[in-house]
Amino acid sequence: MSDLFLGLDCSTQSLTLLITDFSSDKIIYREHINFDDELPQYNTQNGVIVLGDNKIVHSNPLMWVEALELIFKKMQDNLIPIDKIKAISGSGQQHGTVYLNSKFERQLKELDPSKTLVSQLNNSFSRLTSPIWMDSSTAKQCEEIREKLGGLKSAIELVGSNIFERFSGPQIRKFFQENPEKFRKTSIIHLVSSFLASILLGESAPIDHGDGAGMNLMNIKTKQWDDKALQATAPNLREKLPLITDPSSIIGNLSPYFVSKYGFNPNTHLIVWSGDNPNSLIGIGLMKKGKAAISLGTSDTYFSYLEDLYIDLRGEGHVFGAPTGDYMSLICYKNGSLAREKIKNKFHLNWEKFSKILEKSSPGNNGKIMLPYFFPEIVPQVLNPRVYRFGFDENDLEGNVRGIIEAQFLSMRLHSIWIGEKPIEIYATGGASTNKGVLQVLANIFKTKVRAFEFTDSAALGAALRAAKSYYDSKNMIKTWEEVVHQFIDFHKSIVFVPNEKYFELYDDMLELYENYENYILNNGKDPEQARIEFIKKYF
Ligand code: XUL
Repeated sequence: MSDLFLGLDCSTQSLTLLITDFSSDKIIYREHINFDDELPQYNTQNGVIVLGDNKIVHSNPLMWVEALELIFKKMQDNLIPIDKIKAISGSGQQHGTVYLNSKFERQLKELDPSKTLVSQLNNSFSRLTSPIWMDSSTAKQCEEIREKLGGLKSAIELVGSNIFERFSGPQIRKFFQENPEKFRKTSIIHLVSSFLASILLGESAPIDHGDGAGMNLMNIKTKQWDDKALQATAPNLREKLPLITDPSSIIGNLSPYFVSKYGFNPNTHLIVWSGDNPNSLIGIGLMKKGKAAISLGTSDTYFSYLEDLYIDLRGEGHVFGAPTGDYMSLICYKNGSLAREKIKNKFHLNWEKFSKILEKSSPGNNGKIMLPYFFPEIVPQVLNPRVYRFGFDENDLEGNVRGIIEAQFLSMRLHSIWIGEKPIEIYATGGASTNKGVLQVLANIFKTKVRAFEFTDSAALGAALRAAKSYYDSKNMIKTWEEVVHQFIDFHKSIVFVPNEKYFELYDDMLELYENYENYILNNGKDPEQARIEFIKKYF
């Protein structure tokens, strides 16, 4: 008898489906739909539509719906035993909002399996496209909400994050201000996660504590919608929001549309969906104090499991509810792989050569310091991008290769100090996590063991594992999170990078220097040139 659990992940560029089999401890099926390639009619580039001055970034929610149907069809064509799937959960890119009118709920109840979802749902939207996490057009609304909540500190204490451009609350406020009539006609506002969960459920699905925390509307302590935050955002907002619930909730059974069309079992349980970062926490296996992960992707993220609630009063990092019922921290950088690529391409390197140069160059970069803001940065906030180099220029090959990597990890160490629980081990995932030179620098700068995994699809895997955990708990076949996760994550196959004690003091000093340079450039601080010269004298 197979025990199959299905996880979906609707990310910025693609939809992923993954099935785990708990009777053989194997992932038995994976499928991806790339939006640009397989749904070209939505005219996306990397899954998004960029409007106006590059600050407005949207996607069409019908594209996600069509991808869902396409991926189920592929699963059916591949003769997967769909009727053996016991439970489903999912993951969505965080923060993006979907605006629906009063037809939505009615349509969901009347779905006809002989027709497509898109043809039946295309009249259900009060706003045709959805602003997503890459949108940075709401600076004005952020300012207004922050002020209404009593300023930076009280806003962060209330919702667990600064009021951010990409978060849902400021996006909702902007829609209310610019399109009051369409806002009035909006019956319900979903996140990407709860929108897709609603389609599977056949009625509006709740939002979980993980994704809810990315809206600037949830009280981080009570984990409920907060009246003050709702009022600061838009009128009558509570009645337009779904319920908010625990990340382990079983929200019902799969809608008859999918049972009849694809052959699912009518008793297939649906577990509330969550955001991609909370799901990845499980898909990577971070359920213990002292475990953090760095995902080196389009944007770089640093996230960790938290046993207790910590908040960043500087307003750079976020706290979300974790699927375990605890908390997680997240710091998101825009200058990730695209910034590394700028240097790689300038010197016509491939990643192998890049890594070799990094390994050959000296830790501390002979005192050369870079502030790598190739693009506007979230942490620290930099709205007008510019790259700063101290002690070298843009033609210095080794200086630039080491400069960008040391800058990225010094910045991560510096801006994660607010998290009270220090990492004792860091898991590295994402594209650049196969680059040995990069990971050794990471271990040395953080003075921590780094473990690199061949993780792919951690958000979809996390969703499938969450589905399994809730299902077994509901049947009184209780499994711990460790039991659920360790069956599917191969710790033996990971490569470990041990920090080199020889560089501990050097990087402590360099961290201070780096912080002084950030202050010098971003906060009109004192020029740290003299300290840089002393650093060179001490180490080189
Ligand atoms: C997190 C964030 C992104 C999105 C897209 O705050 O904005 O990681 O979740 O993946």
